[in-house]
Amino acid sequence: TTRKKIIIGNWKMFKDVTSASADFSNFSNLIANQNLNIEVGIAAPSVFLSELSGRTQNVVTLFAQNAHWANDGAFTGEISVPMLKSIRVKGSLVAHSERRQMFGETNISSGARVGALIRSGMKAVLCIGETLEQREKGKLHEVLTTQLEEAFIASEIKSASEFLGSDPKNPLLSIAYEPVWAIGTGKAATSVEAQEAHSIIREFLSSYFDKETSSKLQILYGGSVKLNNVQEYMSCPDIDGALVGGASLNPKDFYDLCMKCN
Ligand code: G2H
Repeated sequence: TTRKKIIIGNWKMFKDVTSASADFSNFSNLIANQNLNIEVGIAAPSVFLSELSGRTQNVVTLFAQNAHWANDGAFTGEISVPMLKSIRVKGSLVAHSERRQMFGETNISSGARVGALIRSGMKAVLCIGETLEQREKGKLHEVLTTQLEEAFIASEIKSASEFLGSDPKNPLLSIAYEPVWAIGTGKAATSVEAQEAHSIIREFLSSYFDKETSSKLQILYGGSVKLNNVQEYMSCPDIDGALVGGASLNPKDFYDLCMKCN
C-alpha cells in the first residue's frame, strides 16, 4: 500500500507542565535524529499544547484530544478549532471511547467536531469501537458502520476530496479502531480480530466514498498497543498505524515503539 504509517501517543489526563515539556522534548530529540518513514504524533492535554508546539522540531505532529464544532461561543470548558490552530496544533482526536462512555459524546456530536477540523484543514482522528457486549451479540459490523455513517453525515462534509485534503501523503480524516474491551485493560485484540474490524471499516469507506478514497485513508488500531505487539498489528494489510495510550507516556519507550514501525 501507499498509505503512510502513523503512530500517535495519547497522553490522556497525565503529566504536569514540567514533565510534559521534558518528555515531549526528549521524544522530539530522539525522533529528530532518525530518518523517518512514518508519521509520529502526540495528543497532549490541552493546557500543555501551547508550550509543546514550540518543541516539535517539525518532526512530531501535535494533536489535541478533542475539539469543539463551533468557532467560538458560549461553550464553557470547550476548546475550538481556531484556538488550536492559533497555537499550531495540527489535528485532534475525536470521540475517544472515554469521551463516549464518560462524557456523553455521540456519533452526531463527534461528527460535528470532525467537520470543524476538516474544514480548517486539520487532521481529525475519529475513534470508533464496540463494547464487549456488542461484540458478543454479533453486532461488530453494525456498530462500526453506524458510528462511521452517523458521524460522516453529521460532519456536513459532502465530498470525499474534502475528507482527503490537499496533501496526498497525509489525508485529513483518519479512523482509529479501538475495541472498548481492549482499552487500558492489557487485553489487546489479536491481530486477526483487529484486521477483521479494519477490513469492515475499509469496506464501509469504499461504499460510503469510493474505492480509491478508501485505499488512501489511514486506519489506526488502538487498545493496549505495546512494544512487543505493535509490529504484529502493523503487518496486517488494513492496519496503518496505532493509537497508543499507556505505552506512550515514557518518551524513550514510546520512541522505541515508534522505531519498530519505521
Ligand atoms: C486506548 C489507548 C489509547 P491504551 O485508549 O487511545 O490506550 O494503549 O492505554 O489501551
